Amino acid sequence: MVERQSSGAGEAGVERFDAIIIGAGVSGLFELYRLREMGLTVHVYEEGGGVGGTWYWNRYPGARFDSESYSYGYSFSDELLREWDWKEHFAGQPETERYLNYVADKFDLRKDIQFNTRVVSARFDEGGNRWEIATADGGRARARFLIAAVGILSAHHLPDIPGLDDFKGEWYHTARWPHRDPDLAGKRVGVIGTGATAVQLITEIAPVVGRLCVFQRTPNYCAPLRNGPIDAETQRKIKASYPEIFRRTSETTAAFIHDFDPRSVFEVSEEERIARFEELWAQPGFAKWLGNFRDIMTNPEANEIYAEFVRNKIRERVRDPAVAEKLVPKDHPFGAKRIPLESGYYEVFNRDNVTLVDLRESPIERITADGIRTRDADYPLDVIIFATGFDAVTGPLTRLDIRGAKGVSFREKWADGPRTYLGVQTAGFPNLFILNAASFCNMPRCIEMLGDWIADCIAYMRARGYVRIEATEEAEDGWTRHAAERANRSFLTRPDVTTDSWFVGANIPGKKRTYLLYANSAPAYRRKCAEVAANGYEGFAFGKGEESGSR
Ligand code: NA7
Repeated sequence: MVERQSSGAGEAGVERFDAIIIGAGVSGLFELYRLREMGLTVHVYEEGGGVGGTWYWNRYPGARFDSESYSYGYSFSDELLREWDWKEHFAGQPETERYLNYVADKFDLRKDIQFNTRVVSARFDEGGNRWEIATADGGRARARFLIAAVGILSAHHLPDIPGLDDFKGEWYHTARWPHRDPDLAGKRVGVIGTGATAVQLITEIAPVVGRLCVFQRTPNYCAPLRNGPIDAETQRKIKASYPEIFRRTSETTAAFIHDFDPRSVFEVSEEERIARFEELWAQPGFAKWLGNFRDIMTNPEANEIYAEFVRNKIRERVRDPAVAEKLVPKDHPFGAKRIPLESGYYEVFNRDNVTLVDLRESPIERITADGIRTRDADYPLDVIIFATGFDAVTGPLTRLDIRGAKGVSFREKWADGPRTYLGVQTAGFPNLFILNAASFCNMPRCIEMLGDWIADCIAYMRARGYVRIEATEEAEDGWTRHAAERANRSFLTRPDVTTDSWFVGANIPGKKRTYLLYANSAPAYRRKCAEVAANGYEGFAFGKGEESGSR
């Protein structure tokens, strides 16, 4: 294995590594650690000025886990698990960013991360079986393997609303929140969006701002987070039960500590059903979603029973019945969109300084110099905050100019939706691994699984002198068909049931509508990945090159 170096004549300034990772978020940090442990030279390019990815960029007021903190942290190091004390059951962004910095320092990861450096393009060199990347500041580097650890929710979406350039006030997107918090005290603030991000933000800023206008297109089923500090005794218990926590998250449907009740809502009496709903509602986190009767997610009638329970919970909390009805979702089943977790969101709409603007009744026409104009009114504003989400799953890759063996880009190849094998590779892009949580998953759990899988695959190649791996067209076709079949037959992901959301790319104008995640459980996905590896990575074609080294 050769050290990091500049290459020879004709390629002055081109650095060479065994692996290049794009992104120093939760997945990039993990993979850097994993590959370096194997003795590879690894270099990470990170656009941000620090580690954290999602937790670096999304530093808006109120940003917080919806996963229990202790189920979100890395599981790979017992020492780390012993050392790190989560302060809250659902950590806020500052704590999570501190945690990821602690991890970076503890494992000395920073020395291989180049911050403030955006990768702008990547080309596969057929002859050398290597990737060459270029950065915005003119840097170039080559590596045998390219790991796209770019996240699924990193390409933020700024809707094309006419007039933004005319606006005289300040404006921000939650996913590019400034490091120096804007001073919102006493100001007239408009928030566009009511997804998981907006729900956290709105709750946090409502008491601070002068006036708050919430521009809502679609109401969501928001459920109480029920966060709290972790006391010393609970901390001790959590640490003692880490093996149990991670065993559980390896078995549950979405790798959270919660899992569905195998019973049907129709198996129990109405009294028992409501008692169970109430019990779940009183619990923290996603218990009231992912711990519910299983058929809520599979049967429209069961779903509607619970949806109505949640609607009534919303109605109980909002004093003005007309405002309450606007906040109650009626156009999609419970769970068809991500359930935002909240800590006082609905009470915000009882405040005198808050106005809910229903964009279904009166759409935004334009942004003016002084604020936002809807069909029926002008809302004067000092600050506009876009909590308008992301070009999810595919956006982080299609927005980069990555070209595979035949010069084809992700944008071209995925014009009709993502085509992958196992979510981890796409035919025509040899030696490029996509490190994403492909299914609906408590992210770090699926990332550690897939990151291990990629590292093991590279070890397998090195042991056999392979310098090239590529998903075959057949394997990709088979997986893409299988993923579509799963999405088409499951109640909440079926095209006739899914509502507009990032899950299907409907939030991005012109994006082909297709279910973007793998509609299967995390354990089923893990089993499939393990099976492929055990069968000699079936579905992948390997190639040997002239050199035996991995780069
Ligand atoms: P989401 O869930 O995609 O929410 C974006 C919100 O912005 C949603 O309420 C949208 O309304 C709204 N939106 C988007 N474009 C517009 C326009 N043009 N006009 C008005 N309103 C608009 O993003 P989040 O950041 O909240 O959450 C993303 C994920 O991050 C979340 O699922 C968690 O996993 C963490 P719509 O619903 O499309 O009508």
